[in-house]
Amino acid sequence: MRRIVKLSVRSLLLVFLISCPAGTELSAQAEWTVPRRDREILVDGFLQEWQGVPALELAPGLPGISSEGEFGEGDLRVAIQALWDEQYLYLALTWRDDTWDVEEVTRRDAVWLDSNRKRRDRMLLFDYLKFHVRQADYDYTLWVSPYHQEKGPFFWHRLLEGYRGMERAAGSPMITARELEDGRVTIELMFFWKELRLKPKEGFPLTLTVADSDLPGRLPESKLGSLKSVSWRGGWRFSQ
Ligand SMILES: [Ca+2]
Ligand SMILES: [Ca+2]
Repeated sequence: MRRIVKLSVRSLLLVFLISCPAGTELSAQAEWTVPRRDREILVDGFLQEWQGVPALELAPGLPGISSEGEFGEGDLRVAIQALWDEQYLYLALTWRDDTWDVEEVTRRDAVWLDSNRKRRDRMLLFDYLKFHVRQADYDYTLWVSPYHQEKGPFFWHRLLEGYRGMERAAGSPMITARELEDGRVTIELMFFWKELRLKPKEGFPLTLTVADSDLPGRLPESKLGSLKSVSWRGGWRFSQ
């Protein structure tokens, strides 16, 4: 049975709906309306309670998804689901990658200077997801890695606020990950709105980027020619 995802669509907005084999409706649109939580969410990395929640799918070549670099068949596919309530924002990730390259990059080491002295995000040299909210006087970034062979999920985050972009202390989201027998990685995250200093009623612009490296253990320089990533950029709204 096809479930129609209810979207608050602005004029001239293109909406794409695709069905995945499991029957969950997946969508990639420039505006994403997050449903209010109607079930218990246990942040344990198992996603059975997320069944039926619409998901945004990030993979090269999908409508509404931009990509950089040369992707091969079956390289990367990440489905992201979200729910909210008055206190928390919940995310569920189902991450498929044919070659995991999971390393911890601490915030201190997050910037890497290449041989031309160009500043680069070191996380882009590995498998990493970036969750980024940026609007006037507000900038929140979270980088989170998958979990593979008991490594990960690694993450760091940063909240900048105000005209000068002063850093604010913010409590970390709760993050739990699992590696499934079929090779997929599932991750659940729970953010406290109060720590994010965001109000769900207002909605906000969001960018999601997933970097894919298939060269575990290699030096950064040797990875530069094969960097690849997919991104989605749009507005997040929260159904009342
Ligand atoms: Ca769960
Ligand atoms: Ca990879």
